[in-house]
Amino acid sequence: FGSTATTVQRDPSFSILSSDDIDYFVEILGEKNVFQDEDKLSTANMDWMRKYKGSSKLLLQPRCTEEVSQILKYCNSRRLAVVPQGGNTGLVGGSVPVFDEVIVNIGCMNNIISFDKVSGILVCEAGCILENLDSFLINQGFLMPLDLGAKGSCQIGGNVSTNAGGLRFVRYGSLHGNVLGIEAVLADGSVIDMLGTLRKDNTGYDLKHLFIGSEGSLGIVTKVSILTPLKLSSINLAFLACNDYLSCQKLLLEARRKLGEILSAFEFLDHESMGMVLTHLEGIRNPLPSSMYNFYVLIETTGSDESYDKEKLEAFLLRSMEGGLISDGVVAQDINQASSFWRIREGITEALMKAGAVYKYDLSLPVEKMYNLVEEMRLRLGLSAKVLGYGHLGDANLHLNVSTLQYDDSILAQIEPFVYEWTSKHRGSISAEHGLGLMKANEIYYTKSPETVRLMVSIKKLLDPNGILNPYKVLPHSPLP
Ligand code: FAD
Ligand code: 2HG
Ligand code: ZN
Repeated sequence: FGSTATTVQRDPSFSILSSDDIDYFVEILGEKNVFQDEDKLSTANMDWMRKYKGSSKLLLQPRCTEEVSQILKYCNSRRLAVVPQGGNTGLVGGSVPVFDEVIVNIGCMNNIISFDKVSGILVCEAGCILENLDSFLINQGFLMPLDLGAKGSCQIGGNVSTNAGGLRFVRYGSLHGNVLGIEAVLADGSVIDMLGTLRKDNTGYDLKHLFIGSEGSLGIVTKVSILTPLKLSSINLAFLACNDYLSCQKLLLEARRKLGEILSAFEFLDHESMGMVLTHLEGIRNPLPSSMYNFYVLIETTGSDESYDKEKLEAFLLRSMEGGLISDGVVAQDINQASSFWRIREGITEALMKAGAVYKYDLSLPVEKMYNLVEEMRLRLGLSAKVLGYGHLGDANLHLNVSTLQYDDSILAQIEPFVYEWTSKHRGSISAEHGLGLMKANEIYYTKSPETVRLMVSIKKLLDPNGILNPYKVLPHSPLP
């Protein structure tokens, strides 16, 4: 388990669930949406990695904003702690209870409310699954501005609440830019309608941004309005090999320079990550099998002119080959081949789960320094662990993962706080895109100043004075310095 999970204590100011509470919830939601059975609860109490486990006795599934509002109003008056849950794919222990918090899962709120084909603005309920939204949009000639390996389960409300990044970030940017509006329910049950559909609106503080990335600690997001880009017709994907990390960096610079406006993804994985996927996932083939290279890079282009885009990509690849930046490479010939390439990159997280225990770090670091950390970590851990480096190189976001057969405190002590100190020393972020959750709530000071954290605590107190929303997560448990 992560170091934080073992040290946090239940806040005694929270009430213990009573049978009267259950009666109230049944009254407002109906019996079908109030779950106390072991099966359903054991799934909802455990996170995707099976690393964080709570002991909630109650799962609620509201069907509309009004029900969410009634639930929170009641929980606030009774001082019942709540954990908002979406698809439960989060990787920092934020989406499951730590103790007996009531789980509020909004998966039943999954309607598309409107889509404007001229502006590309989608308005939907927060429980919509990302992949379903993407499929809906593709039929309309558009697509979601974000894409992640968890798309089949994660919900747009969860994405917004974690400010998820993913594979299209390099092209379409952050949800802070794409989300145009939000409806959220505060801890006291008040519904805040910020569900605008305007690109520009400078009427005072733009409060929706507080909810983007606040991991369920300030309110429950119930509706989202999001700007979606057109799906362009010409997509190409190259799977490339580089011999060293310096070549990956130079390739990134060249891709920015030469592919410019059509570049839509730039991802990398190292030799160990490739090995992990080949060993633990079925039906995966290395597209460049003749030799195991040190690094692999996926470059995707998306544009509107098939022959122009192809020509551009081919010229870029040829020059990069001639210049020695690329050692080998292949361009996907059809959609199936492209998805088999993506499967390698997106499958690393799943392969790591199959390999045993995993210690996950999601870091923003200067691209030039990033891989030094992976190498230093390998030296520290020697043969006791596999150290993988991969991620969104185009966004300077490293996923450093340490894989061992079992969890072991002595391994954890060799990784932390070293990894956080290293990141802080290089002025990076200890959470590029996954959030702080329970895992890193106490580590926030490695990236944020005490003054900033103090302001965050004041905002939390203002919006959730009883602290019922996702307690023990995001903000530090230890006293402020
Ligand atoms: P959950 O896991 O259920 O919740 C995450 C957090 O948001 C919790 O703190 C929860 O309390 C809160 N929350 C959920 N819904 C709401 C709501 N409606 N209102 C308020 N709070 C809410 N992340 C990336 O950024 N980029 C990636 O590329 C990426 N790839 C992934 C690949 C895999 C295979 C997996 C398993 C995870 C990946 N993730 C990635 C992490 C995760 O999928 C994202 O953080 C995702 O956005 C979480 O959505 P969810 O619906 O599963 O939320
Ligand atoms: C990805 O980019 C996800 O694949 C998951 O953010 C990263 O498992 C991880 O560490
Ligand atoms: Zn990622």
